[in-house]
Amino acid sequence: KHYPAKKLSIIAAPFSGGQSKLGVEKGPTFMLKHGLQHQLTNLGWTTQVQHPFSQEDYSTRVKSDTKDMLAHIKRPQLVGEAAQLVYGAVQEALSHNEFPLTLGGDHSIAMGTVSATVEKYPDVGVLWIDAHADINTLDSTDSGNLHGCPVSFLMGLNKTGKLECPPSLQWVPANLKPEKIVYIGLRDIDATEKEILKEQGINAFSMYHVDKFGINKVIEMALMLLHPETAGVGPIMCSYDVDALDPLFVPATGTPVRGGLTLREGLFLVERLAETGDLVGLDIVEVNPDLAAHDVHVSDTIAASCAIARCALGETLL
Ligand code: B3U
Ligand code: MN
Ligand code: MN
Repeated sequence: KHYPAKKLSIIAAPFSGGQSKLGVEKGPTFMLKHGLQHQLTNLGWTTQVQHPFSQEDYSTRVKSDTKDMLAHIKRPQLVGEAAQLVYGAVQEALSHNEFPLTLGGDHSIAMGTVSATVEKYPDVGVLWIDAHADINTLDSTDSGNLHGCPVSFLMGLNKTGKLECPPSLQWVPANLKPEKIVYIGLRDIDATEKEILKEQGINAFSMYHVDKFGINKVIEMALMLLHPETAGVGPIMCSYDVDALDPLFVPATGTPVRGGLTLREGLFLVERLAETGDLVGLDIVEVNPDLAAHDVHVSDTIAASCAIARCALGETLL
């Protein structure tokens, strides 16, 4: 319904500064080398690849810039800059009525993808598929890794804390309302994050709920919660951290947590979104080919990540 012209903008976001393991910046290259663009063309999409970082070498800067700290927060300058470039790329795609498919990189780039999508579709519902809640604030994060914090920035939770929001992240429009995000797949949440989720009244389906209700029911409930006035119908954006899937299927990722979604559950989820015709944007993040113990780990992870994109864009619809 939203993309009758089936135009796709694949946005390569090779960025690793939101966490501490190098290699996650290789995600886009590996997915594209696997043939993702061609696969999506075969589904009837007109595709082009955007490189918002073409003027910047973030992998070198991530390694060399050791002074980029705010208290224990790591690389706020780099994360802010990179996410802002991604924000611009998604705005650009949406302004041309192209579907933005953003390939990470770590999950900090979703500060850009989600805020640009909410700007274009103010009533969009965000499905955050992840083992983690990524809602730590500058004050609550233990690790100081900003890929554990994008949701707090999207919701404006760092405007009132003890640590002041660094200038590099002040562009984030903070336009995401707590009732417009639902999580699926959670199983590794910090105690401070649980408090924030409760305080904000955010709806979350953990792996417990997936086991209890089944993935189909969980998605139906999530869609209803995101669009209560229209019986679950309305624009949806999906920010998909591949660590939501069990490490059996996606071993090459920075913070694997056992007991995750099966490959079929994870694909069904996006197939169901494709079926609604209301999916308006997708991120696939946290693919880290360097963290594989052997080649099969790499090919399993890349194959699963590309399958997420294809299923979300209609491959298995008849
Ligand atoms: N909540 C922890 C761990 C974490 C969050 N996201 C990932 N790991 N991938 C943190 O660092 O904020
Ligand atoms: Mn995660
Ligand atoms: Mn994440």
